[in-house]
Amino acid sequence: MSDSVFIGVGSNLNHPVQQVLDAIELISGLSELNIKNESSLYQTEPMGPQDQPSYINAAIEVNTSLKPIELLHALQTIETQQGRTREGERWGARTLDLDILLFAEHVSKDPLLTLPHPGLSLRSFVLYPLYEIDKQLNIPGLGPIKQLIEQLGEPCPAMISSKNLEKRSPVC
Ligand code: A4P
Ligand code: MG
Repeated sequence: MSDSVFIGVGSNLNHPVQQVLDAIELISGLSELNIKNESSLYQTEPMGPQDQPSYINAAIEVNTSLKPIELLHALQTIETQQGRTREGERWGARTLDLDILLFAEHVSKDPLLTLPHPGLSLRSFVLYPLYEIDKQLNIPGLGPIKQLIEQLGEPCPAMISSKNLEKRSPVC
């Protein structure tokens, strides 16, 4: 179990909180992977079309010996298991979205797997959960997480569950 990897979890359809919790459970059951940290759950305004429900977002940190592409395929299988379909408009509503936000120090512009995730620095629903998990996180090619949050200048989304928070310094 070597590489430290951060995964973004999002849902805004069919009981989003449960979708996110179920996805984390399924990820924890993958072989060659251990969950190290889970953020709180955040309720976030939709990015993209506005005529869709708000999202539940979270981030998790895992250790894995899977290769990046193997992890992507495993996460896509979980998306499909949880009813994810890929028709419809870009950035439209979905039961589950699993994005690889960071994979150790990997940097790649390959559209099949771009690392770090291309939207990372522009999304408060990604930056705040990451910051909650690791305040010292340095994003390859982009810089310290705290600096990215300051540059984006968006408020912290509403935190709706905070199971590990007592062990951490405040996020928002
Ligand atoms: N892909 C490339 N890099 C990655 C990566 N680092 N992680 C490729 C995961 N996938 C990556 O993804 C399209 C393709 O991206 C994949 O086939 C993979 O090879 P997809 O999951 O099929 O489609 P998508 O998720 O709709 O596309 P996209 O453009 O990646 O959307 P995002 O960026 O995932 O955004 N609003 C809020 N508040 N919260 C959200 O979580 N999410 C979205 C979707 C829209 N609005 C949101 C949220
Ligand atoms: Mg996605």
